[in-house]
Amino acid sequence: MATRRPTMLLILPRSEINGLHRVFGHRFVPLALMTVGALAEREGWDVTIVDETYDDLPDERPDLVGITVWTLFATRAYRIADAYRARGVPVVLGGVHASMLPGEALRHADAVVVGEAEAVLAEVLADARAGTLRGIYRGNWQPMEASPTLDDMSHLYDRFPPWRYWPQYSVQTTRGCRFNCDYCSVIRINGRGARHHNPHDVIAQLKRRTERNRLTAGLMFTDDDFGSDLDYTTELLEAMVAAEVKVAWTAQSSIGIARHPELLALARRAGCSVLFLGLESITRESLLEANKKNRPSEYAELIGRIHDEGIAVEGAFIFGFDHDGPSVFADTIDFADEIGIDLTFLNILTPAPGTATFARLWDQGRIVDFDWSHYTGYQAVFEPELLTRAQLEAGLRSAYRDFYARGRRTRRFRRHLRQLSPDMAAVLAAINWSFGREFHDIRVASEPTYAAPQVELERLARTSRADANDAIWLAADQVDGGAGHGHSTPVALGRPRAGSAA
Ligand code: B12
Ligand code: SF4
Repeated sequence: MATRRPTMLLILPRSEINGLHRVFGHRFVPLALMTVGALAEREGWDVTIVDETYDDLPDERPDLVGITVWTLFATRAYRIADAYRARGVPVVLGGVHASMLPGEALRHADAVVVGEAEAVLAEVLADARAGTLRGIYRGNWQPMEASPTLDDMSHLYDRFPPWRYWPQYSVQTTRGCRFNCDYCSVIRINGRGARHHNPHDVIAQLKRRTERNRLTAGLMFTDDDFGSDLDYTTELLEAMVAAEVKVAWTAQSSIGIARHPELLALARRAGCSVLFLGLESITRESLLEANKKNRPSEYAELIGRIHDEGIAVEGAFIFGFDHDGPSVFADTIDFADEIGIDLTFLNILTPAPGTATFARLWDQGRIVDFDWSHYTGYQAVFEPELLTRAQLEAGLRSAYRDFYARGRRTRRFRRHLRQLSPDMAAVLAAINWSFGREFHDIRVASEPTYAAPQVELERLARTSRADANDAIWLAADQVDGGAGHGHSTPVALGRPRAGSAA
């Protein structure tokens, strides 16, 4: 008699706010769960992936539930976890928030994967089958070869309706980042440095998938800094051009990529349509405060070079640095429009758990809200220096309305018609409209629904003060005294780059 394959339900909890994930061009298939799902399939499990933004949780009772936990939907993740455990279904939590606060996560789960799933998921699943799940599992950083590839995940992508998501799929060629921005979680969860997939394998798989599915409209490289390792990026893009992969793609990068005109030209030939740049502030003092090396005086010229290649720019800015006064909102929007930013994504500085910004503001006694569902990037959870919290929140709203006001959008569209292809101008107009609609009224849940336990916050403060490469391991040690499962030697991460322009 054939034995039944065990079943795992993987959940991306819904965030109970509107925001970036609902803007046209920013609706991604959940890559973390595709990755965990492909790893579970290797171990003989059947997986179902639910993106709760769109779909309800199924009635069937799985053998195991896995939930990805980011800070802004941690409280929702915990509610779901508690409900499944009440039905006798074991739960494993993972992802950036669970990695920074494993003690808090473990109050709602049978197991928590700190770090990346690749190193430890097989052990977690074996323990789940044996009914012996034991707390913290350390998912030390592995070479990228350990991660499922696009080929491994292709059938999982096919289960998501393509009309719902754009970009239609995401590819992560690289994990980690060489920079060390104070507010960023990425270097804490993936480490400082860079690990790459073999560029020729990535492109061969991309070619197969684009040809099989005729998906030519949307690919996102989710790497956190597409331009951080110029040799790697060049090799990847040359392979893409040589293979004639027909797909329009976007990527996130530090603005430093624009110092390399030949790389920009190559990116364009390979199909790059939009670069998402973390510009963060128009004031050098604010950038230095966040350990960010950008120089606003260069923005106009560097963005001009990107435009010269026919590539559009989505520029992200943060409000609430200690040097930001009441004029920062209007000044930033005027500046962004003047230098020709095509799309903007605006945020309030948020002390993400485990980051240096969290440590600094905690040590200064300035964090006033520990309800994680308010860590949306649209709410002020700390006391700013030159503004009130109310001014900061109102300023974000006015800045969004200003940048996406009809008059500015029309002028931008006319410029796009002159600078870019009509197709590209139409796509940018649609994204501008979608941003304007989504952020015209930012809906956030401001009532308190949760307060993180004090003991976990004190552990978190220690985690946040640690160097980027040590943070999550210290987080795990504080919960289990170093007795957790998993490999003990993280992979070499390469040399962090000091002092260069991010
Ligand atoms: C692509 C992306 C998006 C996409 C959507 C992605 C999606 N639906 O999956 C978009 C553009 C919509 C987006 C939006 C936002 N994002 Co975002 N995003 C990313 C990005 C760049 C990549 C995510 C990804 O796919 N990673 C690849 C996977 C494979 O890595 P992973 O998630 O770490 O998963 C591994 C482990 O964590 C672990 N794991 C993860 N989940 C689970 C679950 C189980 C059961 C197990 C066992 C293991 C496990 O194993 C995985 C494999 O190793 C990350 C940065 C990053 N490098 O992760 C930021 C990041 C996740 N985003 C972040 C933020 C803040 C946001 C926004 C709040 C921004 C805003 N103000 O609007 C919104 C929130 C949207 C929402 N409401 O859902 C922060 C989260 C910080 C935090 N502490 O929570 C990050 C880390 C960026 C940063 N600079 O700090 N984002
Ligand atoms: S450049 Fe800064 S914000 Fe971007 S991923 Fe690297 S450390 Fe994080």
